[in-house]
Amino acid sequence: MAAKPGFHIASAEEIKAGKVTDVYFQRTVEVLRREGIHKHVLAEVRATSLPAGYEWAVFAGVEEVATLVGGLNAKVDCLAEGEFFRAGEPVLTIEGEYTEFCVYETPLLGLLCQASGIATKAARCKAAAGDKTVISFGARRMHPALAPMIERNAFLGGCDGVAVVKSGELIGEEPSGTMPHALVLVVGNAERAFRMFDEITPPQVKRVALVDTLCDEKFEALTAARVLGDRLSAVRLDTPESRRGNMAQIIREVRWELDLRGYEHVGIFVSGGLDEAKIAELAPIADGFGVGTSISNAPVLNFALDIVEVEGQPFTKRGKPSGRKALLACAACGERRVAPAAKASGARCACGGEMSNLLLPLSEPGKVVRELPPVQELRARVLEQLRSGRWTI
Ligand code: PCP
Repeated sequence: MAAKPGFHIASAEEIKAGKVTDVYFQRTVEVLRREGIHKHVLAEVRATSLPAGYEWAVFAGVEEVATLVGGLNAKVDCLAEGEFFRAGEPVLTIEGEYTEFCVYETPLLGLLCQASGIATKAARCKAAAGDKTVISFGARRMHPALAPMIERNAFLGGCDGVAVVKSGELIGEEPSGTMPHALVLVVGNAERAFRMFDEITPPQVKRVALVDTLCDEKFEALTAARVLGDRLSAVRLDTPESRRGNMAQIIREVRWELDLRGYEHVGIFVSGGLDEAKIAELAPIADGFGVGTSISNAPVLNFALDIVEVEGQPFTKRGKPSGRKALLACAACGERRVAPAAKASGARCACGGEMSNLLLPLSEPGKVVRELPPVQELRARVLEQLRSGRWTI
């Protein structure tokens, strides 16, 4: 049978209907229902380990999880979206008659693993950049159906902007972008391309000239500065790998030549092959970064969902701590600890501070009970936690 043209993606309806599930969950429901086994269980989501070099991660994907579990006959508690956490800490619990939510384990984990992976990588890049601009440039590396999700979580994680039109619509932000090499190539000349871009592009769009297409960055940067003067906000260096010997030295040269001629106002924006390590190296001398692959293709977080209580009794598989837990955080010093939920109320920190459980209600059977803040507020929470100095890279 010939293949039917179409995008190989599941629709929102199919996801909500539980069709995006591993078949063994469907079979488990079949067995339990046929045997009349209807047990109330509590399951929890944790990441026993984080990607190499990560001390912490950012919890993301809650808005989509609320969409997924909103109508289920189950109760879900979880961290606030944008909350930082460490390996081994419970981030979400779901409870109810097991066959009511069994098939949703696959999409639930999928939503959390990828969104949290992207938000965490974005936060690491923003931590490395400090107050320098970081723009998400990576939609072209992933399936377009995912671009809004990828960029929403890149923004939540701390990126200052997103590049895709649809993503901007989703989060209520103007999409950011400079100019592609294609514009210079099709026009055939960098100077004419810069002039045309400036004459035609709406005035509120920052003028960022791409200066590595046809000749040396410093000479194209000076051309852009001469042509656009005060209207030039920055130059973008997307130097090809084969020419990217010492990027820091190239940036210093461009900076020197611009300043020598009075173009101190012109910023230097870098893109191509960047991650938190490269950004940390270049942040002292560059003004902004376009990050693609390393954020959009960020390592997912290895969340697992495990039953920890059956019919109210602690019961779980080998290798996991059983029973209902609380993730306690001290309001005074930020100290964290995982404790049996039964011992959580009135818990005090060694510093004497009051400790509260970070696992808060998201949904009750049939409805979402948490107010879901706009992503701008969640992003502000992430930046606040980065500034606290408690979460470093
Ligand atoms: C890429 C484009 C992307 C950048 C690099 C992301 O450059 O500008 O946004 O790169 P990364 O995935 O390595 O982080 P090109 O495709 O060379 O340039 P353009 O389309 O801008 O001409």
